[in-house]
Order: sequence, then structure tokens, then C-alpha cells
Amino acid sequence: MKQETESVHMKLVVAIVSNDDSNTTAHALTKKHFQVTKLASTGGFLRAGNTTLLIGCKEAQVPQVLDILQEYSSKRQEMMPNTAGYDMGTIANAPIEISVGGATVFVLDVDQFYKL
Ligand code: 2BA
Repeated sequence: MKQETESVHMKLVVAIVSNDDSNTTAHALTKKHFQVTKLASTGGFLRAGNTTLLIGCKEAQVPQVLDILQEYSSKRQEMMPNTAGYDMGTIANAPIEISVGGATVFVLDVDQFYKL
């Protein structure tokens, strides 16, 4: 008979985040003692790479995980230099605002959990 690791009230948080945010987010989670698995994934619509984070935790810890995801991976606006006219000799273009990041998060019940 296999010995089940404690799974009562356990959740699996599946978070799809941008590659650019994946390291800082995973690092912040690990620093708070959450166990994280990073999977290289690809969005079906854009067919661009993204990162899927798997975080198994107690139900009571889910809000803390969501807070960290919100802090390090949520969608926000950033300014970046507008280089569109550089090759035509103009350098004084106004910076442009771009949307970066974003997290798609599923919180699943864990039925059974083993470390074999
Ligand atoms: P988001 O909705 O922020 O989704 C970002 C990525 O999260 C998706 O990448 C996909 O990998 C994952 N994802 C989102 N919702 C999911 C779900 N219900 N189940 C499983 N995975 C999910 P992409 O598929 O490449 O989509 C990139 C962005 O393109 C999406 O950003 C959304 O703004 C847009 N998009 C996706 N599907 C669309 C569609 N059918 N029509 C119009 N826009 C779409």
C-alpha cells in the first residue's frame, strides 16, 4: 500500500505567465517556501512561448500564491524607447507604452498526492 502524502485541502495552482516574468515569479515563490515546477509551454493562439508554473500548496496558502503571482506576473503597462525612425535618421521619437506580462491562473483540487 502506497503511503499518501498529506493531500487534504491541498490545491494545485496552475499559472501560465510570460517567459520574461517566469524567473522572478518562481524565485519569489521559492523564497516564500512554496514548491514550484516550471514548464516550458506554448500558447495555442499566438503560438509563442510562455511558462506554466505548477504550485502545490495548502488551500489556506492559495491567497498568498495569488498575491505573489499578482505582484510579479500581472499585466501592466511599461514605457519603452520608440526606435521606429532610427534607421531613417530620426532619434527623437516619443517613447511608446506597451502591455507586458499577464497571468492565467487555474486553482484545482488535489485528489491524491504522492511522493514515491
Ligand atoms: P491571455 O488570455 O492572457 O492568455 C495567455 C496564455 O494563457 C494563452 O496564450 C494560453 O497559453 C493560456 N491560456 C489562457 N486562457 C487559457 C485557457 N482557458 N485554457 C488554457 N490555457 C489558457 P495564447 O493562446 O497564445 O493567447 C495569447 C492571447 O491571445 C490571450 O491572452 C488572449 O488575449 C488572446 N487570445 C487567445 N485566444 C484567443 C481567441 N480565440 N480569440 C481572440 N483572442 C485570443
